[in-house]
Amino acid sequence: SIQVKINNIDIEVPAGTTILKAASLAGFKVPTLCYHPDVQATGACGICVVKMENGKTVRSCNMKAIAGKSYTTHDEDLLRIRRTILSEVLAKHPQDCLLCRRNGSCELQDLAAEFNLRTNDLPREVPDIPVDDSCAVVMDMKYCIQCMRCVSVCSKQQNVNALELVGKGREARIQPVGGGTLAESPCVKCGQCAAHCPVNALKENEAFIPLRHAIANKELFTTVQIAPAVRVSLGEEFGFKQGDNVAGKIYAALRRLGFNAIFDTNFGADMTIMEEATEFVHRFQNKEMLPLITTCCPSWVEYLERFYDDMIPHFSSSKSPMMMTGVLTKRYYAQKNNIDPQTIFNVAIMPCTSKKEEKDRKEMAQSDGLQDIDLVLTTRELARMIRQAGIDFTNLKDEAPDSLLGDFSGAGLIFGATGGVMEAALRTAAACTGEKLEKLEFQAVRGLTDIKETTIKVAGQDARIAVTHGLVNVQHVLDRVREAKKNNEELPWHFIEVMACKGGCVSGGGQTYSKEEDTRALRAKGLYDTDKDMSIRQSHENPSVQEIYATLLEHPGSHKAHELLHTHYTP
Ligand code: HC0
Ligand code: SF4
Repeated sequence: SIQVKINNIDIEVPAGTTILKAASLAGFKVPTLCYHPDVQATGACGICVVKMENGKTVRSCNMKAIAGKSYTTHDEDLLRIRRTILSEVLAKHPQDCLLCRRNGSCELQDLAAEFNLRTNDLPREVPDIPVDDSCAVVMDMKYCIQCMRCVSVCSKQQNVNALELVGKGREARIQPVGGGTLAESPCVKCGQCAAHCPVNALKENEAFIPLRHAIANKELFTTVQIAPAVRVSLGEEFGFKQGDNVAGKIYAALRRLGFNAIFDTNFGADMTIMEEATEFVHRFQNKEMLPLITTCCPSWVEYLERFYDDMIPHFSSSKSPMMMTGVLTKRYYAQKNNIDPQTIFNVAIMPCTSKKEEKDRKEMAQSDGLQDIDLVLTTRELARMIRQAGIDFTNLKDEAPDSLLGDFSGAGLIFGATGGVMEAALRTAAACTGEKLEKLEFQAVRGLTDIKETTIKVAGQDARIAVTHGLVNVQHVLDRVREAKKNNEELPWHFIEVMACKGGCVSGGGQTYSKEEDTRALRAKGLYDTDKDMSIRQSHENPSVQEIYATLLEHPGSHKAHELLHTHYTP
């Protein structure tokens, strides 16, 4: 470690620490705009300048602190420089803050307030760029401040490269690669660009106004499910700590919003495990089309279709938990409760933008035209809706979801973190072939390592498992599989879980904005901690799952189960 001085405070920091981080450790928050802990600091905006002893200024986000040196983070000169930079950005930015969706969560607005910027003499020149709402992620680039976070995350974390910076100087702007719409680009709608956008330039295609109308329509019976990861993020919008599981309050809030029945995607996750674990055991024992690859993440599905289409036959045919909960709402719950499925308006609250597209995929279409999921809201949209309805979320008493589609095991709950789908599947796959599990926890597939591996006994044989997240890591996994297949060698893995977003759904593109470094770990911990305390922690032990098989589906993998719960992906 090294010794540095920040505003005359002595502090010891690990060698290699940036000045920005050193300042934070010393108790000073240097303002930033383009910086985000998830992306490599470019120093593009210059707001984070600090002064060295000799009076020279440097950008603190990408400069390492030097041993024995002293830095000033706040004085009149620095304030003046920062205000000038900010004034230039604001001169090119729309000033409709009151009407802006990011009002209250905009990093630019926060800085203007922090610097007490009240007037701006610079000439206004807001670029005239039309809105692109061609897909689930909307681009409104007149708001763009060219921080480059979106371009960086799309390329370095997601390896999609759907966005590019074109033009120079005042002509510079970010656009979908090639200049068409985002829908025409290779974009997989993961929403990571939106989750990292500091302003109103990239965002989800908002859907809560049609939802309000549906709830107000008395002819409709409105049903809703919440995804695993939503419950450990929504609370942050209302002052709860990162990772606090606020599921009970969410159920209560959804009831107050006027939904007629409240379900949980975790239930569908248990159903997915029943089908997917059965599918895996079958393929593993028959050495058929291995490795099996999970398909519950629609951005991942789209990515593989686009970049590895030779692997499509390896896809699991089991639908995602959202779609399984959706289909069982209209084909099971409706029947059981004498409701005409045509009058059900079925909503899903997801941490994700691409779930807005999954519901409309041709693979999810029913032969009679009935749509299983009618509308998807992100976590952020739900927060807005709760505020708008005047619901005092913080003080709500916990409530329970409705049965049966609201009943779940701990295995269904942990889906929201990377490795969760695999751990849940292993808890059931092993049990289904009579293997005794000494422990339900599979630590090897938990956590934020890029590629996680483990081996487990299935029907007496070793099954090799891989889990990866953040699309940039996929190539290392799939290239090894391709290589082994080409050379007729033993496969490196038999079962692979992929989630498009780093950390899994807990940091999906529709989650609460965060610039904290440990957000992913804290939200995942929220899920694992709840699982640990649950009495039922394996999908096949969920009594509601058992009842649905007993009364409707017979057994996992049955003809009826295939009709409702499986699909087929084609190149
Ligand atoms: Fe996920 Fe899911 S775990 S994709 O991240 O599998 O979005 O939370 O709802 O469907 O359960 C998202 C989260 C889900 C689904 C589940 C899966
Ligand atoms: Fe890239 Fe994902 Fe944004 Fe599409 S949604 S532009 S793939 S980061």
